[in-house]
Amino acid sequence: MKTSIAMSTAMLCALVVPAYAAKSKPITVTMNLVTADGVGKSIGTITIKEGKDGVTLEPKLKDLPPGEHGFHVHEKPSCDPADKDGKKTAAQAAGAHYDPEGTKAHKGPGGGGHKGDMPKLVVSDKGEAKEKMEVKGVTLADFQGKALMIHAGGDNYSDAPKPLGGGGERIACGVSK
Ligand SMILES: [Cu+2]
Ligand SMILES: [Zn+2]
Repeated sequence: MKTSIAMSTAMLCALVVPAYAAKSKPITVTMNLVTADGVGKSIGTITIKEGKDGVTLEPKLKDLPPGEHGFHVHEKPSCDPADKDGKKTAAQAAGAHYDPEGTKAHKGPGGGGHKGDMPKLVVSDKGEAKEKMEVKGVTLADFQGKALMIHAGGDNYSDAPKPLGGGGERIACGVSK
């Protein structure tokens, strides 16, 4: 009897441990302020952890303007300025919202549009963002080789009345490797 319990425990471990170990390692992205002149100082990190049916984002950010900010995965791994309508623009090299299915629609997290649409980032009166965010329907692989972007304004997850939720300028960015 004892032997068989020991055996089944060993077999259970053999099944459970490799599955757990196969879980991808968290990614920590350093976020920096960005302007048309380039990448500025670091304001902290966002750690991305793989969950059961999505990911958890753990921001540890400071020195941001209080309030809600549009927050997305952009398609290219760069936070450099680039030309937009003939004008040098902050973090423009990161390109558009990550949209692997080519939906061309800004619909918010899990909305069936851009896969890079994340929950709004909430910044406290002290300028800090520390609230964990759960995002379903994405994996760690969706974040690799991309940029995380924080915008000056909020996000209504619609292309009306303004394109891309009206988040406006790109104020902070980090490359996710
Ligand atoms: Cu964005
Ligand atoms: Zn979008």
